[in-house]
Amino acid sequence: MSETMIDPSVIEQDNAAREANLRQDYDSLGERLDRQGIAIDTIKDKVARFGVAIPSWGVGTGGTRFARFPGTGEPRDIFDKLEDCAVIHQMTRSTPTVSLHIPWDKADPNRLKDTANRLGLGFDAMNSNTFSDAKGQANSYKFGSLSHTDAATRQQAIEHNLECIEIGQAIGSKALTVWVGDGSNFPGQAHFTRQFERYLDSMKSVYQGLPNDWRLFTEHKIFEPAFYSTVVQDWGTNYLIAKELGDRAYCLVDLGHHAPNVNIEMIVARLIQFGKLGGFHFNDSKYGDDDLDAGSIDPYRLFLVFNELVDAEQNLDDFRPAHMLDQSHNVTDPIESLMVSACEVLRSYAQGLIVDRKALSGYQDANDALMGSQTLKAAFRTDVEPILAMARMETGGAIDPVAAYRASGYRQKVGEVRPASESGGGGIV
Ligand SMILES: [Mn+2]
Repeated sequence: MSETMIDPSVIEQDNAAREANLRQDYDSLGERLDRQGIAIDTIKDKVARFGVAIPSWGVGTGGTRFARFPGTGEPRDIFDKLEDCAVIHQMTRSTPTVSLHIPWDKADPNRLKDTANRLGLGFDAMNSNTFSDAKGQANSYKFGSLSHTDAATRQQAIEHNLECIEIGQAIGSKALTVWVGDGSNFPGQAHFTRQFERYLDSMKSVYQGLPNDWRLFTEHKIFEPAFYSTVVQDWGTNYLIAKELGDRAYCLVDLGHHAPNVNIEMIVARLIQFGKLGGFHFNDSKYGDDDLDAGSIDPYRLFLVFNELVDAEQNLDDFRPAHMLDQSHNVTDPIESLMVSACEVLRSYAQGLIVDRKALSGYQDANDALMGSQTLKAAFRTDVEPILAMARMETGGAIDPVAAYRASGYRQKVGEVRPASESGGGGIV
């Protein structure tokens, strides 16, 4: 039994007050789903097995380019971050892994592994950072990293990625995610083709260092920090990279890394069809890469993404995408935001599972646009909260994670031992 950050009796007590109502709601939803030929327990079991990774940087308070307003008891290092991640998993039972970011989370690998083991956590994909300069590094990434015009700077970026793999191997990770900030801010600043050739050459060196049982994820982003062009700007370029590199290279889709109104669920479908969807970064946005909480603005879009993911899960033998939350929490307690976001991801998954796919397929073949749409809406309109809550309760989590977390006083307690950080300067993390 792993060590728990919050006394389990706090959860038990909060659950006790809610359990009777939950059972009633669960039975009532079960009857309703039964009429549609769906066994509620089957959905619940699938939900209970679903995991979404927490990014280590997500538990710190974020900010914008303008300012950052620190919260109480912010994690001081990766070990504090792991403890906060353990709280999220204890409450929701759906976030068993943490995705590390190097060099921010650099520490003794044995200590990392021991701490994670003690807290009942594992490690998801490793994330490299060549979009900012680490203290004391020889060459600056101001004008790019893996695609830089200078060979020594490219080599430094390659070696950093290889180091991330090495650290990942020591702690049991099985994937490397590479996102670069490379691009240009002015027309004429960079030669598109030569820049992309340099990037591909560098990535081939990284790929060569990838262990056989690892996967390499590349993540596209339309803008920021480069505002005129980015080297990996869209899913087409991302697909070209994965194709060029080899079988263990896949595309990662981040919901916020597209122009507004882009049909992201269709991108997901295309990448699945050609065997190149590596995973998904969940968040939400209104205008750009806002990094808002998953499902907070457009839960229907999240559902439509899951509609594609569930379709693939049911039709493919080896479909195991890596799912992670990738958000910035600027005005909320990051632990609360991440708990709620994990629940939103699971909600969309559960709703995807109850789509009547046989009927949907029939409407599609018959060109019945209205009923095709209604079939999806029927699943989306179903309140699956009792399924999620029952899955949590039965696995030791909280029926109401935010309420139980607040009752625990965890934030105040860590606030006493973790000194307040200074407010002021901007920064996305
Ligand atoms: Mn991302």
